[in-house]
Amino acid sequence: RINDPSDLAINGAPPAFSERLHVGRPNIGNHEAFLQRIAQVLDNQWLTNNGPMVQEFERRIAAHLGVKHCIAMCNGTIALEIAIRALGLTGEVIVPSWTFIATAHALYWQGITPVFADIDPATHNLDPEAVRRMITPRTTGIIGVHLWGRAAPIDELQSIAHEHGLKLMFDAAHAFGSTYHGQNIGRFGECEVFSFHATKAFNTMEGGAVTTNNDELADAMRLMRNFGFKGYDNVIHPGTNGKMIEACAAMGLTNLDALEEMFTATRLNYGIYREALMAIPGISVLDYAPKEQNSHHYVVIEIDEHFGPTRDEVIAALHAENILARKYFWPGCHKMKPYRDLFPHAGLMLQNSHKVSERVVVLPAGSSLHPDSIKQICRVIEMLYHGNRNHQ
Ligand code: T4K
Repeated sequence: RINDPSDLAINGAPPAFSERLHVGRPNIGNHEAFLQRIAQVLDNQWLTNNGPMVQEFERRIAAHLGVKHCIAMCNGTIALEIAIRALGLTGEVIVPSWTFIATAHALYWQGITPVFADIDPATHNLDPEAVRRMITPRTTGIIGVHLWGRAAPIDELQSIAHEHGLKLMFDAAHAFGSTYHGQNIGRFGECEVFSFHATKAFNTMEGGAVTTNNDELADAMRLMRNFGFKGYDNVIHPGTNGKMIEACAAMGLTNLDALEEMFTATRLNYGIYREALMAIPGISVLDYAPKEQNSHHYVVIEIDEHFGPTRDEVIAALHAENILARKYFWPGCHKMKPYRDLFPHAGLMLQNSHKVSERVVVLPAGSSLHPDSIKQICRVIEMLYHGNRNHQ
C-alpha cells in the first residue's frame, strides 16, 4: 500500500507493481473464438490476398460504422500512404504537429511536405484558425487527426477545405468507436484512416483500414493495396503491398464481437482515474466530449506548475514503480529530426503544441487493467504531490 511519500520507489521503497504496467496493453476478446478462427484459416489454406476472413472483416466494419466501403490494410501507416496517394495530394498538406509521427511520415515518404498547424490546447486537436494561417498556393489538402479518439473540428475543417478547394481526410487511428454529432467516425471527409495496431482500442494485432463513401476512391485504393492488379497478369495502376492477412482479420472479428465489453471496461477505468486525479492540484485529466461516444481508451493527464514535481520527474517516478507512463507525442513532430531541419522556426506557430507537449502524461489503460491497479497508480501520483517540499 502506498500511504505516505516514504512508500514511493524513488524514496527507496520497493516498486508498487512487481510487473510492468503498459500504456498500450492490448484489448483481447475471447481466446477460444480466436483460436477457432485461426484453425479455420489453416483449414482454408488461404492465408492472405483478400481471403474470406478479410472479406468478412471488411463487411462487418463497414456495417458497424455505417459506411459504404472498408478497405482493410496491413497497418495504419500504409493505409494513410495509400489514401494520400489515391486522393492525389501533392505539394503541401496541413497536419497537426501534435500527433504520432506516422501522420507526417506518410506524407513526407511520398515527397509531400507536411505543414504543421497548431492545436486547441483544450482538445489537443487542430485549431481551424491555425490551419487557415498555414495555407499557401502549394497546399492541396488537410489531414485532421482525431487525437485520443476525440473528433477533430470536422465541420470547421470541411468549410476551410471547401473555401480553398482542398481535399480533407482524417487520421482516425485513435477513433474507432467515436462519434461526431452522434455519427460514427469513419464516414467524414474524403476518407478516414484507422489503425488497428495492438495498442489501439480495437486491434487486429497489426492492421488498419480506409473507410469511405466514395466508390471511385475505394476502387483505386483496392487496386493500390494489391500492386495495382486487376485480375491475373494485368496491372492497371501503380501500387504496393498493403494487404491485411487472414490471421489479423481473425483477431479483428474476434475483438469486434467483444467490443461492448471492452469499451465498458475502458470507460469505467477512465472514470476511476478521473475521479481520483481531478482532486489533486496541478493535474488535469483530458476529458472526452460529453455528448459523443468514445472508447475511453486513452487516459491523458496534464501536469502544471502547481503540482510540484515536473512532468519528467513524474514520468521517472512512475517508471520506478513499474508504471510505464508515456509522454506521447512529445516533443511534437516538428521537433523530430526529419522535420526540425526543414522547419527551424515552426515552433513560433506551434505554441499550444509546445505547451501541451511539456505537460502531458499518458497513463496505463486498457480493458485488462484492474481498478485496484488504477487506484494504486493514483495513490502514487497523490504521494508525489504530497512528497513535494513546497506543499508540506
Ligand atoms: N496515426 C496515429 C495518430 C497513430 O497513433 C498511429 C499509431 C498511426 C497513425 C500509425 O498506425 P500503425 O501504422 O501503427 O497501425 C505505438 C504503436 O506502435 C503505434 O501504432 C501507435 N500509433 C503509437 C501511438 O504507439 P510505440 O513506438 O510507442 O510502441 P511501443 O512498442 O513503445 O508500445 C507502446 C506500449 O504498449 C509499451 O509500453 C508496450 C505496450 N505493448 C505494446 C505492444 C505492441 C504491449 O503491452 N503489448 C503489445 O503487444 O508506438
